[in-house]
Amino acid sequence: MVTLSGWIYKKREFGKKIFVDLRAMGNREYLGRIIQVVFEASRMDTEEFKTVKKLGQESFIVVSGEFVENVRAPGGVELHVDKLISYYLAEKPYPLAKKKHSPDFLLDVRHLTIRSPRYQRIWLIREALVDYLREWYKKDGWIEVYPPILTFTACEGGATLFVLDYFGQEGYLSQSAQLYLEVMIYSLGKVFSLTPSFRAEKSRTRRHLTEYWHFEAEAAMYRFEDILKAQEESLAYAIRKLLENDRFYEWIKEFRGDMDILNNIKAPFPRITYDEAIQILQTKGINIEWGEDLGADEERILSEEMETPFFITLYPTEVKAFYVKAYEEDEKRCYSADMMAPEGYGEITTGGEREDRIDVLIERIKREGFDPQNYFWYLDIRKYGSVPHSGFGLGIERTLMWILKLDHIRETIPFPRLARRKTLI
Ligand code: NSS
Repeated sequence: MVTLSGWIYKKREFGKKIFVDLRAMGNREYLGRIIQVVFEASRMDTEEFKTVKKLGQESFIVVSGEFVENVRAPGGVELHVDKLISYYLAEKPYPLAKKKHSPDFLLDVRHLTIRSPRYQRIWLIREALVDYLREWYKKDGWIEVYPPILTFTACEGGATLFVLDYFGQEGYLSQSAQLYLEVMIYSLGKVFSLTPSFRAEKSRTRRHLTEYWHFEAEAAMYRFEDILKAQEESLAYAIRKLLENDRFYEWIKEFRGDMDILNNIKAPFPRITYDEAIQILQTKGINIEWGEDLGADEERILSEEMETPFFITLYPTEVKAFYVKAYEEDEKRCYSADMMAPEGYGEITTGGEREDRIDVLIERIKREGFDPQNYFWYLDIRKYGSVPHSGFGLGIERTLMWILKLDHIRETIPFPRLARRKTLI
């Protein structure tokens, strides 16, 4: 005899027999799937059977019975119930009972949408992706640290800053932990963190959130090449680990269809320079000049036909943030690279080597419209034991969006913050 509990996802009645698709809980293995539960009048107490008839979608039940093999049931087994032990009634009608809903309505009731097996799977794969990334860094000797979210200096420019009132002083929600990680390497050598990052992005695209989860790493004595290597190896590792899990493999296959690209992922990833990227785009008839940043469209075109993630290296210094290290042979270019996901997805990481000349940093901070005084601590670390160092940031949602081949980033996070919505949930 087994006891099983969970929420009713679907119910079908055939006179003396009731079939329930249960979103069972209490065991990790139950999540992301449904278990067919069969109530038969002849097996049960009459009152209990009547009660089951009343229960609608999202009512919770605790039942006991026996698992019986049935090839037609999802997972090949179903529970034949002997007893309804207890229940919690859900109000009717359930707002999501209908089959078709607009994306906006689904966001209005996001607190309910997130329960479905489809979302359960996304949350579980997301959890595992983060676990495996973390695992790679820990095995490789990096230390996890906890940088602040309330900050007083911009990292990625003024245009996307969320400004807040910090007891009468101007503060910001963190755009990136990078500047703090650069400080922490002088304590621990190789560090990483997973934090929310905030961007007051006006761009209403399929790949921009205003709050996203940022996996960032920074290491002393790492040069440009070294940090590219850490990025490709850690991502390839995390994806391989995901695919080693049979359940995740099946789910990912259901989401994305073709598995070849993920199956074949292998470091090192191919690289093209920014100059080459511009040439490719120009040959394809795209109107872009050297010096312009690559936008979503350009990245889509470049990555559409790729069958592996790849790097675009040596961007123009002008399009990157103040901290990038200029390329010695030509200061107009810098040691900054973006990792592109294939299949049209585009940028999922940005990283590179950091500038260590204080005077250059001060000039660049001024050019971004900020007061170098506020960066006193950041500039200070260039004075005391400064060493070459590099780092990067990976957007968890962007990466997951590509792995699952989703068509909108909102699907990767339970409560998406999107520029176009005044979010109330
Ligand atoms: O702005 S980044 O390109 N780079 C940084 O913030 C560096 N300071 C990171 C570092 O070197 N420590 O953002 C890094 C990644 C980017 O490649 C995306 O994957 C993701 O963060 N990102 C976003 N994801 C979702 N929504 C938005 N708006 C977003 N912006 C960046």
